[in-house]
Amino acid sequence: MFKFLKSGYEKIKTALSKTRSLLSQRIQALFGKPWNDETFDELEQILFEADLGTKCASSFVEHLRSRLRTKPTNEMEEILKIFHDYTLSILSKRNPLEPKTPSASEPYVYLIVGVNGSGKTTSIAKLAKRFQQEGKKVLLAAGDTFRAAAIEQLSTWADRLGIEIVKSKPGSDPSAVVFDALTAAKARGMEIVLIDTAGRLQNKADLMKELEKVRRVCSKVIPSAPHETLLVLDATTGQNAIDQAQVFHDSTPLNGILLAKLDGSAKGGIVLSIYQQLGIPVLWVGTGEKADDLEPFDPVAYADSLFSL
Ligand SMILES: Nc1nc2c(ncn2[C@@H]2O[C@H](COP(=O)(O)OP(=O)(O)O)[C@@H](O)[C@H]2O)c(=O)[nH]1
Ligand SMILES: [Mg+2]
Repeated sequence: MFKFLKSGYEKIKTALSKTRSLLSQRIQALFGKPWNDETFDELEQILFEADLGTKCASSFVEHLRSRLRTKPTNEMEEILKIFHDYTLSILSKRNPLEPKTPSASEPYVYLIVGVNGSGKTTSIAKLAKRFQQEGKKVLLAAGDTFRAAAIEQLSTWADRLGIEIVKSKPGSDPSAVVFDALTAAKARGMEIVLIDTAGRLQNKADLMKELEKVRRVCSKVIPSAPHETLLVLDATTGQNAIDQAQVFHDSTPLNGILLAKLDGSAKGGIVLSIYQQLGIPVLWVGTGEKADDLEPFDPVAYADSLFSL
């Protein structure tokens, strides 16, 4: 167990290494200078570039200013500790929408949403593998019927992982696939269903209508479903991810965020921005393209990665 936890911690740290080197090198360069308006401005700019967002970056600087007023220091370690603790305090302020509980013997249904290319299908495969390793019976629903490639991609993962999938022809009604998948899951005694969806944000109204219909069909088959709706965001898109999240958040109840592609990003500060601007918890992070590259989000690993010597 300990080994497993440690490897998750290390994977999050490795995924954040680009963000960390950007932050720590540039923050280090500020030392030796006196703390004045100019250095505080520079610091705010550095945090902003790591994608903490304007509001969050300035709240970090404000916090540091007030701490230095009461207890002046120019020790790098102490300053990083102040940021580290402030990070944890932001990450503890979450306003989660608790998942619903299925009644006994009914499968637990995840609805996975997000724009095209954010990492939905890959993340579904990763979640499926994890649940499968926990000994659960998992079924995938190929609800992105818009693109033939999306159905094939999920099928390939299902074959590779030896996991059941319910799919239909490209262009078919996603709600029909979801209806069939949930019905099959109930009949076959499945414990987890993961629903893939299309994500054409250029047509916002249609997308939200489609998601609404999928939700309705879920609850027709299993009244408490979907139990959990996860929004997949691409960490490399930075502040744009916040705008996307807002669009989904406004029309679909979201239980949490799965932040994919943290490994490719120097913008890992986006996590803080998500908490401060949206209050939606980040529950999972993607740390690579392989099926094992998914970790439950760990605030301590995150704070250690960004702000420690
Ligand atoms: N490096 C990296 N790539 C990822 C991650 N998650 C997904 N991808 C890649 O992002 C691309 C789009 O993913 P996909 O699952 O097809 O996105 P979808 O359109 O939302 O279903 C693919 O090339 C994936 O391999 C991740 O955590 N890290
Ligand atoms: Mg997809």
